[in-house]
Amino acid sequence: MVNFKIADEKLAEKGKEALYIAESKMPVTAKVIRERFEKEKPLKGIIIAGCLHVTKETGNLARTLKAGGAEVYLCGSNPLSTQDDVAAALITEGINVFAWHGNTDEEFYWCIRQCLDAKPNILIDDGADMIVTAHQEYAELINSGVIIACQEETTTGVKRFKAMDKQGFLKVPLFPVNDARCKNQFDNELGTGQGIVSAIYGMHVLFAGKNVIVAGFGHCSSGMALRARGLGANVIVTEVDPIKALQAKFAGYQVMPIVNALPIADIILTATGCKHVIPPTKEMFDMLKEGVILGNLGHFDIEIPTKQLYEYAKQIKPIRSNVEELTFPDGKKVYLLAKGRLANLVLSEGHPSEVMDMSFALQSLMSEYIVKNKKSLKKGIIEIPTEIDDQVGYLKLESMGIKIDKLTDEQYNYIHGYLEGT
Ligand code: RBV
Repeated sequence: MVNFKIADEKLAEKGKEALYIAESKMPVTAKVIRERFEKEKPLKGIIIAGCLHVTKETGNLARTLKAGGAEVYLCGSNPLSTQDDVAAALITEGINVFAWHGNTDEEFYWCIRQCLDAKPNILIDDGADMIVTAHQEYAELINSGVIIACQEETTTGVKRFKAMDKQGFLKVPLFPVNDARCKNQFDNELGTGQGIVSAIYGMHVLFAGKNVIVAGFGHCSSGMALRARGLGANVIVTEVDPIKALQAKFAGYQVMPIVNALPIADIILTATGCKHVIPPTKEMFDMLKEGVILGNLGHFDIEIPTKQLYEYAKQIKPIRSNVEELTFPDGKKVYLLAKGRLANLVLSEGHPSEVMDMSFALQSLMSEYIVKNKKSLKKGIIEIPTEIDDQVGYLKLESMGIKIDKLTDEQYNYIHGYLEGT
């Protein structure tokens, strides 16, 4: 029996088309690993709960985990990112889904609880909400060892777990999949980078000649800056980290404090993982230019101070799907994408399947790794084994028909030795 609560079962056919398109672009997750999982069933008897964006790519991860023998539960990791057609298609394939586009905060946590009620053995989170809820409300699942280990997809989630671990509250073995090279150097840089097109989808705006402020210069935001420059924008980077600020400067961008950037910005895009990147005060809001577009591509809706902007606006007018026009008391109009939530997921379809292939190959192999090593896993953060990261890299190259060199024994000994010098 499939358990679910979704928007509309009738959307299944459309969802199958989306899953099919993603599948053809995810050869590692949806072909190589899936076919092996089908034969070997490494996840037999395991219940996996995923709190992830319910997209056509996540749908293919769920299919692969199921092919490996797992019973899969899915809920959304953001109230606005669920693709309702994909959710409908997945339940026809026996995947349990509790997710629909536009759920309230209360419904969001209800969906998480439905997944935890299934007593999962592995949790795959994106942003830490499910695993934190498990700690707060389902301690028995942790204490009894039902939950063997957990996996985290995104930077913000990993940051929360590191804080939790430091303060002694993390009670499960936690694999920060985001920190694997095959994840953050591709999904974050290329996926979020290309996510700037959400500003184009939203407002059909021309980037060429515009002052685009990119807040942050980490993996996500440096990708965004590069793509915005490629479209002809004058990119200005804001940072708090001196090294990243220098990297931005030497990459050819202007670097300045956000207060200096606000009055000249035509488009402001954030992906810092921190709150109130635009300071939430009337003085700052009044500095914004008429017609500025505000978009966030970080995990939570606190980078652009959405709540305070809504309070300050005398009128909030939805002007098209997931775009609002906010009119300030002096009549100035600014445009907010996706209610300040991940515009790259809400206005477009999420990161492209090609990069999610690598992230979700890692997630698939890590679930297998957890089952294989369940006896020896200790609570706390455990790095992704380099061999698994490399394996995903090799599989991806192979799927693209690319061969690379291998160290000879002589070379291996040279780079691992110290005796050969001048
Ligand atoms: N993300 N998933 C998708 N298409 O399913 N797109 C982006 C998708 C993930 C990405 O890995 C990132 O770390 C996270 O969403 C942010 O919530």
